[in-house]
Amino acid sequence: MKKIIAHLDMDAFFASVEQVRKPWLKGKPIGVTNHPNGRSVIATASYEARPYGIKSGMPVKTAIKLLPTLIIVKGDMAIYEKISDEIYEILKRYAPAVEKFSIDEAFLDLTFKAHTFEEAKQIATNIKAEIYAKFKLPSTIGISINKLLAKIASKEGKPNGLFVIKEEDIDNFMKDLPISKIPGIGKKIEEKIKNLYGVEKAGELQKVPIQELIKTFHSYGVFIYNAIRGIDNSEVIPEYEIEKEKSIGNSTTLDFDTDNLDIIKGVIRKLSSNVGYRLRTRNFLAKRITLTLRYEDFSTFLHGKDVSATNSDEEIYKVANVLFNEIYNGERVRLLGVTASKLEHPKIGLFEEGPQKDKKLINALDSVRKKFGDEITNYANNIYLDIKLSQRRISGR
Ligand code: TTP
Ligand code: MG
Repeated sequence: MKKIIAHLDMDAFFASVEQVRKPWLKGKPIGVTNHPNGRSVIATASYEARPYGIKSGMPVKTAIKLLPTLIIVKGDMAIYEKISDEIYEILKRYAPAVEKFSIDEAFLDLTFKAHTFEEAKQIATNIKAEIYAKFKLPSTIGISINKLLAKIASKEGKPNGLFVIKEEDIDNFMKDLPISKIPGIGKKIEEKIKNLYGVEKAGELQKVPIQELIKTFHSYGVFIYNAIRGIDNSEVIPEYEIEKEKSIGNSTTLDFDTDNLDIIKGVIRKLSSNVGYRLRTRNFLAKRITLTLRYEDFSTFLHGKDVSATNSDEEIYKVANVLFNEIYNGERVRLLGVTASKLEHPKIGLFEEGPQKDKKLINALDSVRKKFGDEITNYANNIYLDIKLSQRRISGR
């Protein structure tokens, strides 16, 4: 069954909130930051400031050089979070499955609420109106048949818009879409693609065969191959699914009991990647990692440690490895497990230390993992990966 998915994204969220709280800022170019003294960076800029090239992540100093009249406003994360939660409560009345994706974004699965895109548009109009009535905040909603396209649509509709990409329009729409407008593909990849293939638009890149993309980008090539065609099979994951998970764990009984440290560490690495992946797809950070270790005589030990919030495969592996080293007695191991607990949703952006350094890469790998299964994201071994992918291609999966 074809889905109808909506993506809501608040317009210049932090800046719009400040313009409502301080009406004298309305219509003015403002930049919201965590430090008002010019040392910090812009978290977001109001739409009045954007024509001057001012954007998220830019040092305040640079922004002021571009526009000396820019008003710098100190942000208040607690207020944005509260409004974000309240918006989420509103959205839940409109759709059975709502996924809060970031502080100002959510996906809604409208499949069982709207039979047509026209009905979906009406629902989206009502949502926008209700949010505006309550908070005086502008928002944009994108509607399409999957999350990727809905997100592309909301970007296209900004600001204060409503944009639909119908199934029959996908090819036409993707044809001229700059590659960097696809979520998960940034400017750097766009640049690389331009250098390699001389193309800038998704439609043009569609002519490049998947083998070629895999050769250049490995697992990420598969993500690109799908994304430029508007293909995305991911689900809208509602809160009650997420809340069920007080912890995210993964364990495995080894094929044979072993004291071979290479094998053991390899398994811990794989378990850690799997836990990291599940944290990221559910938009969680974990503040505790626990290792489970069962010996051949079935004696079982759990050993855990609090960590600073993470969803990184590498971090989880490092901790799990330390935990293992701390308790391992040299006997043969039968089962290993890695569990992440003390879960929390990440707070976005520049107000916090970002836990994901290679977010784009991780996102890309995750998409591939979702599609093809876990084993191929064994990124230490790209040859294995390529072989696996071509096997699956040949077998038509
Ligand atoms: P975005 O939705 O990316 O941006 P935005 O809402 O300000 O503007 P747009 O109309 O283009 O959607 O991010 C939401 C909020 O998250 C943003 O208002 C400020 C914060 N943020 C950061 O703190 N750091 C960042 O790097 C980004 C991109 C956003
Ligand atoms: Mg936004």
